[in-house]
Amino acid sequence: MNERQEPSTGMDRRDFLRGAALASVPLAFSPLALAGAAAGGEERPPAGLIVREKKPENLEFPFSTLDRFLTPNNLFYVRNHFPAPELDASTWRLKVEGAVERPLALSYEDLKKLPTRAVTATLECAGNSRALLVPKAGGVPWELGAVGNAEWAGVPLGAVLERAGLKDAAVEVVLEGADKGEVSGPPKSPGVIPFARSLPLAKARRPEVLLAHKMNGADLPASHGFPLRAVVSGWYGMASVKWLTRLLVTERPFAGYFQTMNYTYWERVRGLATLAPITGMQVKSLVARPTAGETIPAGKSYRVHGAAWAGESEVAKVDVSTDGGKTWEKANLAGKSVPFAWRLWEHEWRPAEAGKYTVLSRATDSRGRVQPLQRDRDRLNYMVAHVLPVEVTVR
Ligand SMILES: Nc1nc2c(c(=O)[nH]1)N[C@H]1C(S)=C(S)[C@@H](COP(=O)(O)O)O[C@H]1N2
Ligand SMILES: [Mo]
Repeated sequence: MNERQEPSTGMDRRDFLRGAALASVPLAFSPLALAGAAAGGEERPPAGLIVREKKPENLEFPFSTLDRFLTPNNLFYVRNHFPAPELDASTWRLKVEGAVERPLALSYEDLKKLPTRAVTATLECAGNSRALLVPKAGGVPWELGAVGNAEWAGVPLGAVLERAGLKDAAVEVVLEGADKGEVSGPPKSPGVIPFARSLPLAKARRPEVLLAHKMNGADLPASHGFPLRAVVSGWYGMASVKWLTRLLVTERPFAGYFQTMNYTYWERVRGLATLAPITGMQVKSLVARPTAGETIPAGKSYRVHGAAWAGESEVAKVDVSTDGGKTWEKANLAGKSVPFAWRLWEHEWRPAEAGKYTVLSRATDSRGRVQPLQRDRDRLNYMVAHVLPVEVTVR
């Protein structure tokens, strides 16, 4: 069903290209890159990414520069809980054990020989956009750019599980990374723990769930999980475990730190709030331009644009308002819908009069989920998917 092509826009090509040119020219010399290089004089942060945390490295894509469907590897956000491990592909092994008939230890070469599948998927950190929450939420203060879209290629997780042979009692598979450390909390981790998350087998066996060794055609970069990572298409980023070393098939649901103490939300079940691990992505759109506080010339055409995604569903439409939500117009969607990938959108705006304006975008998916206008507190400091207003000045 996929998905190698970069959808071409069926809309005003010139506008898209003009946007691309504007966005890409200043990038190499952006104030952010310069400020980063000047700071302290130690290691330079990767040019073009915004440093949200130095140790461990947490880097954000400058979302206002969004100008293409596939996010280049060097601009893809990085979310690390622990120092990134450096793994040697020649000695590295992926162990498959637990409730399986045939435990495995696969080498990098073994994995690369297995049938490969490519999926273009958007990864968004469950904490993306939390810096915009009022009151302030804890965690890495991501603005808009803890999100990216890449073509991932590798072996479907289901194929590896099938090779190992699942026992009847199997219910989940825990994906374990090579990175470890102590979470200072609160709450504290039980000493040193690896980054690990489980998947129910129903999701683990789906064809869009990959053990990926390629990202946009290149070997997986070190910061994105070399030599092998999971890509759980449709789910928030925390499920896509990097630097995989072990798949542990379990006979009961795993209750590890990163799905109980962290990355959870309050689910309402018949009037009771019950803590549940975060899974699939909400429907969400973000405005790349204008940015908050931008000044826009009156009486001229302005290209409002951004991206929208809907996890395991598909974006059906994006509406744009330039008057704080009083009136809405349908945005143009670029190309065609690619399952699990974001959809770029744009809308032409001609503000006639000077003044303050509030720009909004609101996505609807094919299941009828609509991006909410208000924050849902049950989501704690995660899943920030409500409509985020962008205040601008027209002059
Ligand atoms: N081993 C490991 N895997 C991990 C993480 C991590 O810290 N360690 N972070 C997770 C989170 S929270 C996110 S959002 C994604 C980010 O993937 P990226 O850094 O390639 O963008 O990786 C996930 N996989
Ligand atoms: Mo994340």
